[in-house]
Amino acid sequence: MRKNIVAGNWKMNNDLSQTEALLSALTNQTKTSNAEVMVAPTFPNLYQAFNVLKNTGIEVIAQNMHFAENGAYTGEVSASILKSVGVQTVILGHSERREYFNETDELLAKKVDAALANDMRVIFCFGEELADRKSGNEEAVVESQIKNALFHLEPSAFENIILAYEPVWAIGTGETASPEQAQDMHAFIRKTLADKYGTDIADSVSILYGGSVKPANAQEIFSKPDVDGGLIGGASLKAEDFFAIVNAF
Ligand code: G2H
Repeated sequence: MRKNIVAGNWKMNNDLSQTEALLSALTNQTKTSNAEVMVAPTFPNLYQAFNVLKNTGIEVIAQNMHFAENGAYTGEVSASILKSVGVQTVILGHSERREYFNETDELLAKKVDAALANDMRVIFCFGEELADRKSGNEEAVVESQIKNALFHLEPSAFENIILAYEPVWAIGTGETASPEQAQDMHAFIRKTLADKYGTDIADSVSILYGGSVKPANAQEIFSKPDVDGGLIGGASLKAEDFFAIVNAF
C-alpha cells in the first residue's frame, strides 16, 4: 500500500551553523510513527545534511532542480549534480517557484521528465489560489496542473511520483485547509488519477497536504483517508515541532 510521508521544506532558511544546529536536533528526535521522513535544506547545505543524517533514516531531498543535464545555466543545479551528492528525491512545482520564478506546467513537465530519467523520485506540488477557490474553480485548476505536467507519463512512472496538494491561500499564512477540504480535494486528485491510469495506480500514489501544517492540526489532517502525509514549511524548522508532526500518524 502507499506510504505515509512527512517532508520538511526548509525553503531559503538557515545558514550553515543554523543548519548544523537543526540537523543535530533532528538526530535527537525519536520516530514513533510509520511515516517516511524527509528534509529539504538549501543547496549549499545538502552535503552537510547527508553527513549528519546518515544512519538516521531521514532522507535528504532537494527543493528544486533544472531540467537540463548540465551546461550554461548560471545559478541552476541539475539532477545529475544532485545525485552526485546523494539526492534521490526532488520537490518540483512548489507554488513559490511558480509565482516568483514563473514556473509553468510546461516547464515543470520537463523537470519531471529530467528527474525521472535520472531515477529520482519527484514530490510534485500544485494547488489553487484563493481566487480560484472563491470562484469555485479549485478542482478545475488542480486537475489542469496535474494533467499538464504529469499526464504524458507512462503508468510505471507513478512509482516515483509523490503528489503534494498545497492550496496557495494556506501557505505560510497560518490558515489551513480544513481536514474536510483537504480530504475532498485529495479524493478528487485520486479520482483524476484513477480516470487516467486506473485505480491500482491511483491508490498507490501518496498524496501529501501542505499549507500551515503544525503539531496542533497534523493529526486531524492525517486522519483523513486520502491524506498520506504532509509537506511542512515553517513548522519543519524546529526539530520538536517537525517530529510532533511526523509522529501524528
Ligand atoms: C507550503 C508549506 C511547505 P508552510 O509551502 O511546502 O509551507 O507549512 O509554511 O505553509
